[in-house]
Amino acid sequence: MLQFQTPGTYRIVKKSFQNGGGAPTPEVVLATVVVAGPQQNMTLPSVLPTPAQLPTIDASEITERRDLVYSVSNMNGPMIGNAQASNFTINGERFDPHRVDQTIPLNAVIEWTLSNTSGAWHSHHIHINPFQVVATSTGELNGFPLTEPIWLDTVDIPPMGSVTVRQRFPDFKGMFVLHCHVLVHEDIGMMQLVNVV
Ligand SMILES: [Cu+2]
Repeated sequence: MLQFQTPGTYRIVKKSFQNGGGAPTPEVVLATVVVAGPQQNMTLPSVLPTPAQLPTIDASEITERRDLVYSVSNMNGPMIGNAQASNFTINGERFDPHRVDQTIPLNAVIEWTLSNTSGAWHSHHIHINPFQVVATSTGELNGFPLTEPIWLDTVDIPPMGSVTVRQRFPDFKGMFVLHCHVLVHEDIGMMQLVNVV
C-alpha cells in the first residue's frame, strides 16, 4: 500500500539486484503514478489484518523442530553440457525425485531453522501450506525490522544468515516440494521432496 503526500509524478521501480557472482538484474519501472487534485486525508493501517484462518503459531503448538541448510560448493556439481556447475544443495544433497527428504505427520507443527552457508541469497519456498516468519539472523525482513510474526510462502535467507519459520500441516496428505525460488538454483538440485502422511 502506498501513500503519496504531495502532487507529482512518481515511479515505482524494481531495483537492480546482484546475487552472488551472477550478473545484476536491470532496474525495471513497474508503474508511473501521477498524483493530482486536492489532498485527501486517507489513513493507512499500520499492519494489514491477519486472516481469521491463520492465527499466530504459538511456541506451545510446536510438535518438532527441523533444520534446512542451503549450501553452495564449487566441488561435485552436476555437469551441464561440458561444464561442471557449482553444487547447490539442501542438507548436503541435490534433489532426487526418488528420495523423500521430509516425511511429516499430518497435523504436525514444525519450527524450521533455515540456514544459508553461502555468499548468495536463497529464497525458501514450500508448497501447500504457508509459514510464519518469527525470527531472522539480521532482525530484519526485506529491509524492515521484523517486529511481529509474518505469514509468507517464500522468504529470502541472507548470505551466511538464517530465518526461523513455523508451519502447520493441517489438512493435506501427500507429496509436494520445497525449494529455492532462485530457479537456476532449484533446477540444478536445490529442492527437496516432502511427504505428509
Ligand atoms: Cu538458491
